Amino acid sequence: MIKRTIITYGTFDLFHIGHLRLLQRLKKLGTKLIVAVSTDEFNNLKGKKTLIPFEERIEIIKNIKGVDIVIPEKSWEQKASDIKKYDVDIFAIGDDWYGKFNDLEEICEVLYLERTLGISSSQLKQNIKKSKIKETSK
Ligand code: C2G
Repeated sequence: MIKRTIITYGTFDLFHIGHLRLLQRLKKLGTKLIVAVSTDEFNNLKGKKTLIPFEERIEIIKNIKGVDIVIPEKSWEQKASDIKKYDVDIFAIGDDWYGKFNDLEEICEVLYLERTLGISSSQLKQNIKKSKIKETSK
């Protein structure tokens, strides 16, 4: 079987079916799947608040079937060196990032996959907040 390494990057806060579907689809594209999980410090840089700390988010990803290697994502700039270091064939990410990483086409294939509709970590947080408000108003 030909070896094909895929890499993807993400926060994976409140791990949900959208994250799982992406990882499952990525694993189907190749033989080795690498996932870089954004650290809490990097999420601050991204201006992204997370509920689940990095240590827990990365432990969940490490235990997802089909994920072979998990690394921390500490900066925007590390992608090219990761791709070279792990001899990556395909960089892939959800199409909410469409076009943002085309510069990587110099060193590997770049794919933007459709997001799973109807779910997101921010949507989940909203739903949790709403259900709390309902409970307290009873
Ligand atoms: N995703 C998806 N469907 C959803 C929600 C998320 O396919 N309903 C995908 C996103 O497109 C992304 C991955 O799941 O490819 C992780 O999503 P986030 O944790 O929101 O990733 P993000 O914070 O956008 O980090 O350097 C890149 C960034 O670190 C990406």
